[in-house]
Amino acid sequence: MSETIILEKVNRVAVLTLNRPKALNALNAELLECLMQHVSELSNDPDTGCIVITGSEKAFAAGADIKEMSDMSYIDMVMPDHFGRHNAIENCRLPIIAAVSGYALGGGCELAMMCDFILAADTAQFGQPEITLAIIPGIGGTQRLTRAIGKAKAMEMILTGRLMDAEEAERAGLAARIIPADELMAETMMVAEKIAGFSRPSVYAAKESIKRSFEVSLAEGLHYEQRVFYPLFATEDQKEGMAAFMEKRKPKFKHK
Ligand code: DAK
Repeated sequence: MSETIILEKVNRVAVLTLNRPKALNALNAELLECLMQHVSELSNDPDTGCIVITGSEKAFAAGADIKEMSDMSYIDMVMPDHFGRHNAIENCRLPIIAAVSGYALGGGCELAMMCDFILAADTAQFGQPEITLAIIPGIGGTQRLTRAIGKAKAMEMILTGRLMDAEEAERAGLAARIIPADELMAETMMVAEKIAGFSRPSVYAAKESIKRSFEVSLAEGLHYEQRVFYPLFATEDQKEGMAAFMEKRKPKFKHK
């Protein structure tokens, strides 16, 4: 049986490739379980500094597996710990980049939005077409899409099921950048390697602080930022980073 998730490690970057290409990487229970398991493990791996989640050329993921879900009852849906599973991504301390080529629809778009940022191939198409199936987004689409692109666009996309191309997604703030499809992985790896090369405590602090801004008032967020800023001066890496700058050399971070 083929693996639904392929894990590859390149230096300090872990790449998780969704691997159900014939079903456009539809997210079935097995794939999700496997993805979340990998993310939980990588989150605590000292040799990994950044995670990339990607799919195939045609699809990042075309949504939750409709064939698997179609006959499910309310109890079938509500009893498993779906939310806890997805929290492996939400709770991961390492940065996670979604490298999106082709379709990122429904749960696929939600998965991309759970990641810390999206690098989109020029072929990427984003959408929350759940309304066409008489359901709604259920793993964050109504919340994260609205925060990313604003109420008007989120309402229009979710209520009509319309897809958004890469250019519109970048303009609207959903994707960080557009990259030609044939360069997507090479460019994503460069970005991921760069992040993975920085001092891990400062990467954690930056990610946590930005995520906090979604949860709290500006005053509380600024206070939180200060609380995570000062302890960085207790790290060896801060001394090394600043010494390297003054000595005009590359820093050698030890992640402590
Ligand atoms: N599920 C299962 N199979 C899918 C699929 C999906 N979401 N998307 C595509 N496939 C399969 C197709 O059935 C087809 O399989 P075969 O017929 O060859 O066996 C194969 O992938 C190729 O697809 P197409 O032949 O349709 O390819 P096209 O290029 O013509 O069209 C398309 C590509 C992406 C436009 C089309 O496949 C499509 O519209 N797909 C469905 C997109 C969609 O509606 N996505 C939203 C799914 S609902 C939950 C929270 C959230 C959710 C679930 C649970 N809980 C809290 C528990 C999320 C729900 C969703 O995401």
